[in-house]
Amino acid sequence: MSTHVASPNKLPSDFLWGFATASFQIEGSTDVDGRGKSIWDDFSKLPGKTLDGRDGDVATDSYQRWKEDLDLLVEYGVNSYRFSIAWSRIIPLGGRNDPINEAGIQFYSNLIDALLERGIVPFVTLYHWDLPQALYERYGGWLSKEIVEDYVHYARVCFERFGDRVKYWLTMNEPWCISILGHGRGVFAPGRSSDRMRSPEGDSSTEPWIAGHNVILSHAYASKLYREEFKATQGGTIGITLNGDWALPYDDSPENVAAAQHALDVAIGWFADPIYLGHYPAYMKEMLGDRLPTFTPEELVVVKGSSEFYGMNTYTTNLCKAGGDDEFQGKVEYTFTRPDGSQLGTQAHCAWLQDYPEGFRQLLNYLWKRYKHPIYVTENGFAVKDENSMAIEQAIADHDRVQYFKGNTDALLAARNEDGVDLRAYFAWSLLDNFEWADGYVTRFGLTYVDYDTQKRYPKESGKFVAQWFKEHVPKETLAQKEPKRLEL
Ligand code: PNW
Repeated sequence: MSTHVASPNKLPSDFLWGFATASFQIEGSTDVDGRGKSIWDDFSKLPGKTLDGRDGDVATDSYQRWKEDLDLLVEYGVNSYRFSIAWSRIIPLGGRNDPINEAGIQFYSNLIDALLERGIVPFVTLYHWDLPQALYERYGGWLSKEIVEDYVHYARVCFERFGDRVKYWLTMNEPWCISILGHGRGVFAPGRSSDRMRSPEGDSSTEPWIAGHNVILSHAYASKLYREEFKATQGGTIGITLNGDWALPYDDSPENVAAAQHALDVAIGWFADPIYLGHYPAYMKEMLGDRLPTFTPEELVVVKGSSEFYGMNTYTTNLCKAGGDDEFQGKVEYTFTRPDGSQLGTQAHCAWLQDYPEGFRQLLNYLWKRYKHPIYVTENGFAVKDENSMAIEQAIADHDRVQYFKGNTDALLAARNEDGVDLRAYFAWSLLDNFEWADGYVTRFGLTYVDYDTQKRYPKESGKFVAQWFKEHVPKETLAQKEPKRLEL
């Protein structure tokens, strides 16, 4: 039972809530104002890489329509907005000796100012997958340790230019996806894989683990920089956001109980254990042997404790069966079908997602107990089946998505107020339908519908539901909310 809550049915007035987006998924205008290419520019144009063969050149046109997007945020009444900065708009060629692009800085600077003017707290991701293409060409991007210094330099520029106004920093979005989907399965940029039908180069047995290792180091050194040189004067907080879904044993056999833990070790522990506990999970060392890179003692000092909070992206729950040889999920098979043949929850448009709010609550408890850091839920969302083939009026009546958010907001409240989990933020994915990576525009995660012919935005029932729910559960602060707050940490 928690002791720090006045009303069991409310969240505190400084609880941050809103919607999340990512630069490449919404901005478009990929060759405007000096932006350099990112690895997603070319990758999304290769035949067969996206479901509908479409790319991110226009997306939701938010580089042009950002004021309209802000109107939407105001309409929903959010107190925070999570977005990401495109590295290649800030430093088009990406590297520490490459020129800085003032036009790119101006864009985000204007966005940040406009958010603050509206009383909306900017929650900023430094890296949401759009690596400058030049760095991939120079040394293989995340596969080389070279990237650590380049990333830290990029982070420094952002702290220097935006840190007077940005108090919440996320270094990386979802290292598991960067490593496994980009360098193991090859379904995301840069598309590396051992499967020669899919990729001309790559080694799925080693590269994902190397990429992940360099992501951790880059995060850790950027965090060190912030805390040593900026935090005292700017007063913000910095952390990483990890994806990870709850894992339930398929049945109560010992091997499946172990399998559920193995799934968590690889999906979450791979990153969270070194960052919060100071070592890779034993199971990963056992599974990978010397294919798992090691940290030097000096690096480990920097890695351990490098995230001031737990940034959590979560979507679903998997039933776990021991077996198979898929190292990317810890040699565990995932299913949504219970032993009795029933389904865990409502199926989303994408195969990997079913609605299961109990799992959300259990995962929150697991992360809080294991890592003992305040949790910011930085993504949570649902893609309605076949939404893309519906008429707009039908799509905006998104019943399954409303159900999903009903379940998960109740779970959030229970986890905080009944279980005592230190929860401080919740962002629904996503403000808008947008470029859903390998799914192109086929899969829609928006709480606002986007008509891609006109770029007109239509709030969905789910968007209205989430707005109403938080309005009822987060008491409005009056004056303080308008000022970017100095954090007591
Ligand atoms: C996250 N999976 O990606 C990303 O942070 C978002 O950019 C994305 O749009 C959103 O979730 C919805 O997909 C994921 O295969 C991509 O388990 C794939 C998986 C999970 C998360």
